Formats: sequence, C-alpha cells, structure tokens
Amino acid sequence: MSGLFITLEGPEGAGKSTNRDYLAERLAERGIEVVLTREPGGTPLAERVRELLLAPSEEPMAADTELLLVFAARAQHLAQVIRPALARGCVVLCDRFTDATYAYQGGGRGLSEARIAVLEQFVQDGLRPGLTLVFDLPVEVGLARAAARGRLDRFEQEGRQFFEAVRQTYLRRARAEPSRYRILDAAQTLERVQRDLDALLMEIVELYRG
Ligand code: Z5A
Repeated sequence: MSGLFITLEGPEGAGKSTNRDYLAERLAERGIEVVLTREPGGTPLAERVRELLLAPSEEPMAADTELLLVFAARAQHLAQVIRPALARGCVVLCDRFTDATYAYQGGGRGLSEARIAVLEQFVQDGLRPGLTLVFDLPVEVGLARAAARGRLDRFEQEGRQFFEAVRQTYLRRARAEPSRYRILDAAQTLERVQRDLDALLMEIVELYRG
C-alpha cells in the first residue's frame, strides 16, 4: 500500500502550519497514520540548509544558489522522510514543497520555469503531491500576520511586488491543474478556514483509501 502526499502552500502568514496541524488531528481521529513535515527542512541536515536559506546575510545569495539549496534540502527530505513514509502507507502532510519553488524562485526571483522543471525531474523522479491545498490571501494580510511575529527572515524582507508575484504564481498553477489543487480563502477567520477544510476531509479520506 502506498500513502498519500498532501502539500500545503500559500504566501506568508497564510496559516499553512496552523491548518496542517488541524488536518493532521482530523485524519488521526479516523485512524490514519500521518507524518507532519515541512520544507525547506524536515530532516536535521535539511534543517541546516533551511537556516542558510532563511538567515539574512550581508553577502547577497544568487538566485541559482537559492534554487540549488532548496532542491538539495528536498533531495535529503525525500530520501529520509517522504518516500519512506509513503512506502509505509502514511498520509504525508508537508508545509510547502516544489510549488513554493515555482512561486518564490520562479515568480519571486524570476527564474525560468524550465530551469526549475529540470531540477524537479532530477530530484523527484516523477514524484508529485497527490493533493495541494493553496491557502490564498491578499499580500498585505499575510505580511501583517508575519510582521506580528517579530524579526523577519531573508524572504520576509522582500517587497510587496515579490509577494504579489508569489501569490499570482500559486493561483495560476492551481487554476491550470484543478484536479490536484484546492484553493482555500485564507483571509477568512480561522474557524471558517477550518470549516472549509472539514468539507474537504471526506475527499481526502477517499483519495487515501483509493
Ligand atoms: N521557500 C522557497 O523560497 N522555496 C521553496 O521551495 C520552499 C520555501 C519550500 C520559509 O517557509 C520560506 O522558505 C518561505 C518561502 C521559502 N518564505 N518565507 N518567509 P515557511 O513556510 O517556514 O515560512 P512562512 O510562509 O513565512 O510561514 P508562516 O509565516 O509561519 O506561514 P504559515 O505557516 O502559513 O502561517 P501560520 O504560522 O500557521 O500562521 C501565521 C500567524 O497567523 C499565526 O499567528 C496564526 O495564528 C495566524 N493565523 C493563521 N490563520 C489565521 C486566520 N485565518 N486568521 C487570523 N490569523 C491567522
């Protein structure tokens, strides 16, 4: 039996982590084994790469360096966590994955999709999420939530235009492949977002049980 790979995506402060934990509880209540993880990161080595990616630095990071670090961390995460969990038949709930690369390194940094797709094929060898939840919200709302947390990381220091490009890339990708993506309105209250997730739960369980 192979499991189900679900990714949660969206701009800053969209509520991905909060709702990932909520979804995990709802699935666990149904007796489904869930593995919670995140990118960049998810293993000790990949978490070290995450630190490199997020720490503000005096030396500007070249966009290609950023792209390669993201995929280096992903290769480790796939080998150590994601593939083994899927092979055990678990639901893997991952906070960000390769859609974030298209959104941030593609939309935000302006790298070509073709360049990203080459690495996607190389590192993932055809593995893609079975379902991707896009938590969508206006840039200002997300940035205000992120700012309320205090110190900003290297990405959060980018300007509004960068985040608008990130958001539009997510929406374009989701609309182009509606069978894999579900777009949720993350600007609503948390209770309403979670009601929308409850409505998706049966679909997720059916997808998992095949
Ligand atoms: N990155 C990349 O460039 N390329 C890649 O391939 C990948 C990642 C995989 C780290 O990601 C960075 O890595 C990210 C892109 C880059 N850029 N940044 N920054 P991350 O996921 O760790 O970082 P993040 O997006 O900044 O996480 P976040 O701000 O913590 O967002 P979140 O997980 O979506 O939100 P949250 O922690 O669940 O909620 C944030 C706050 O809002 C919290 O106080 C909640 O209680 C509150 N919240 C949540 N939902 C609501 C609602 N509905 N109403 C009101 N308040 C809410």
